[in-house]
Amino acid sequence: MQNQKILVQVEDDRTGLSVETLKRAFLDNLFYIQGKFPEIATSHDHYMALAYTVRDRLLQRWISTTETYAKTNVRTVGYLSAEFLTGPHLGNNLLNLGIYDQVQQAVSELGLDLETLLEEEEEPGLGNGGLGRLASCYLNSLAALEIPAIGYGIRYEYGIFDQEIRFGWQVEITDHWLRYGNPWEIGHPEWAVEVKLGGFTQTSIDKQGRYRIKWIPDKVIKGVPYDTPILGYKTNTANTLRLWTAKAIESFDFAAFNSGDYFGAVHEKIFSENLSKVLYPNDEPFQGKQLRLEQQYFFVSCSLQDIIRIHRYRGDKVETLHEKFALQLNDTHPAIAVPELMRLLVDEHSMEWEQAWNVTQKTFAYTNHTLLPEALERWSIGLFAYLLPRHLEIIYEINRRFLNQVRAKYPNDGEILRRMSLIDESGERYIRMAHLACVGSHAINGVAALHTELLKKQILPDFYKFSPEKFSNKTNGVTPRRFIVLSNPRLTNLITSKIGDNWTTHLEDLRNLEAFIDDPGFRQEWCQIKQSIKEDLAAYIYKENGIIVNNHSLFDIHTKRIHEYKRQHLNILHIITLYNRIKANPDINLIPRTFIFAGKAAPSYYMAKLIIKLIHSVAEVVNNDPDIQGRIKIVFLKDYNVKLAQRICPAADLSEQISLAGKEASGTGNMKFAMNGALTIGTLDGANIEIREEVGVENFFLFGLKTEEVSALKASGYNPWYYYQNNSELHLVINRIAEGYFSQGDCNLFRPLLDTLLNWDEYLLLADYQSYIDCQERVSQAYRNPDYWTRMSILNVARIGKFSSDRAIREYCQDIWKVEPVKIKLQEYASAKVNLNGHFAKPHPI
Ligand code: F58
Repeated sequence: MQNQKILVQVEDDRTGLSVETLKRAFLDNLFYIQGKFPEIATSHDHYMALAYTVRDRLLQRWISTTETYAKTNVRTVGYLSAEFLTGPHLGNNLLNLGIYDQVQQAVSELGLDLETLLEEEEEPGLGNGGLGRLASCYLNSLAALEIPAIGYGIRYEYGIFDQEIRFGWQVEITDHWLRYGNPWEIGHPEWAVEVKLGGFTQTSIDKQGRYRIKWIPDKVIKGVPYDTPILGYKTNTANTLRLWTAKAIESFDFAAFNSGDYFGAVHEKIFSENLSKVLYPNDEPFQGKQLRLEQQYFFVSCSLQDIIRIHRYRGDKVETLHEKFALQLNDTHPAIAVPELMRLLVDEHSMEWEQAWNVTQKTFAYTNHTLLPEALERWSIGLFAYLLPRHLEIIYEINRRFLNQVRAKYPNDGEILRRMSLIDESGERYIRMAHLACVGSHAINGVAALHTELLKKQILPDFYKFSPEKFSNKTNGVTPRRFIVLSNPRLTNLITSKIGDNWTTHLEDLRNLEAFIDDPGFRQEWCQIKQSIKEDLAAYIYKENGIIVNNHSLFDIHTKRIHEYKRQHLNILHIITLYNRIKANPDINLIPRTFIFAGKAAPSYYMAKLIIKLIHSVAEVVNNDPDIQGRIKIVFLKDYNVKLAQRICPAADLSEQISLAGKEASGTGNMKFAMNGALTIGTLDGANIEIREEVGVENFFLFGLKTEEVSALKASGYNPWYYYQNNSELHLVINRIAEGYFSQGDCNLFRPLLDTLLNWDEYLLLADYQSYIDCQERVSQAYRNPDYWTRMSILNVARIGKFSSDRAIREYCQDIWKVEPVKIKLQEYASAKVNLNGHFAKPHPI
């Protein structure tokens, strides 16, 4: 007995997954990290303790991934994006680690509720809308597909503003998302890099007799990386999202310091930290603000320096950078990367121009996300010369060589040179960033089939003719993990109970649901789930807005950034039409509808803000009119973000995707709604076209002019007055707004909006009005037949597989990036085995 040892297997507190260990780890974190005892711990402390518990459990995967990449010297994707709209991390990490249920149990045994803790997370709003969210869906899929990838961007201290509504108007509140700390990131000040700005260039001849150019900046800023792990679903891969924060360099010898202007020097120091303070909250139209260019250059320069450092750490030479890195430019915001890489290679690594250009072109690829000409970035030469004098020289040289090639292909065609030049010389001189991105990349893509066609025909036709082989389409996709599994667990369980769970990584498997379409039990469950989710949303609406909505009404949902081209006001014209019909005939038999809007307007976009006010003003009258008897309710949910999208999308019966044809590059909300069983009412625009093709034309409510018809109508001299005068219902709708019916008699309030519609109507609302109204009538008829509607809803989900971001990422990997998956073997971490000798202070591996 005495000689017998008792071996007790104790789970490690930082990696163990049993409910008991999770509870212990949670309590320890509450104590040791938050410094709280249970009596004084807030809900937020509980969230933080849980977040750290989860983070510990993912570090092993993260570190194993980083080590594997470094040791095996893999080809890696660098996704350069000024925006990443990640959404909350906790739920996603629980799901991807496969520990959702254990954690739920552990938390509930401690007397807490996981839902409440998930709600505590303040989401990082580091993006405006679709473009930023797409970047995050793509990181999710890259990790799920085990592709080595790094996301590079900016760690804005203030993300997209929080939206409040006061008296029906949008009010912007600063989003101080880092206020209580961010448990998901690890900062690495020891890996900071320096970025120059301003100043001038100097030429000299070096010892080898070569002509050299030196950039003497007048400001140097430090970029500090903050890393967030991006876990793959059901894989060991944990990639990195590396976001840069601007810091003043510690030692500086400004003249001001010597001259005794201590205050001035410190002020200057603080000033440079402003660079990553705030995300620009504008969506489409471009604004040429100096700080924005500084942000773009800052994150691009930090990222490229980092990439070169990683490459060299792995024992590779800069000459082979393109063999190991595929860098994607997410729109033109990072397009300054083209001259920056040239500068790094030529000026800092003494490479010859031709070789550097070859590396650069083979490294970059460019995705365009817009069809609006006013959204294309153009920076004034003056600003460029002032901030980035060396880059301006490099751009001139790129342009000179490029135009020589154009001239060789099209001799004696001055016009084409003028059109294709990187410099717009039609008035004040500007740099055309889209042209720079095209010339500096080996691949160019649009984000939906129609968009890519229009890109080739309208936006960049000369570039398409010049190098057609560079162009391809990559239709957007969204991650089903966040937008179905996480946000719609009830639907997920039903689907999985029928077809197994392979669909979560192979979304095309949803097709197997079609086999159950004639099963009445299945259809009934489908309906009940939608109904219960609608009830949850109704409860949220009541809590947030104090509005009681009819759970059994048709939930007609329109959520996205507010923009005239997206035509939220066309939806309002429809609502007022229905309202007028009830007023004229109170006994009319109408399908009850709840119209739900959400979305932010750019703070300086007056017309978009007026649309928000119009929605509220119409809601005020319609929601409170006793004649309506609750048949119409209008709700505007404030502060649309990823969290709210996850709440709203599963509850939709009808998804409004009603942009003017030829204006929405793709849209991704359209995919998120359809994946959750909503039917779409939409135009032939962006990815709507492909969604309709996939789900079947009979399961999609189509209306409106086609792109060619839009062009033809505009060319023939569009006259909105004609529609106003010849359509009695439209006439009444407009008159009611104009007469102040919805604005307590104030006839001026909405005049700017109506004047625009009646005199100009760039987005053809009046031309599409009747077609939209008729289509809405077809929607109502279909909704009268629940069985028919449910079949269509099921078919939308069953046939939505194409719109997984996994499919999109596979296409990027095969056609553009040429990267392969890398399996990660988990390396065990046992502190007892670690020997630090000789391992300090090596440069970082990633
Ligand atoms: C969006 N663009 C497109 N831009 O409008 C949408 O059709 C598409 O689905 C999506 O990209 C993804 O491809 C978009 O969201 C922005 O938010 C920019 C942010 C920076 C300033 C300029 C607009």
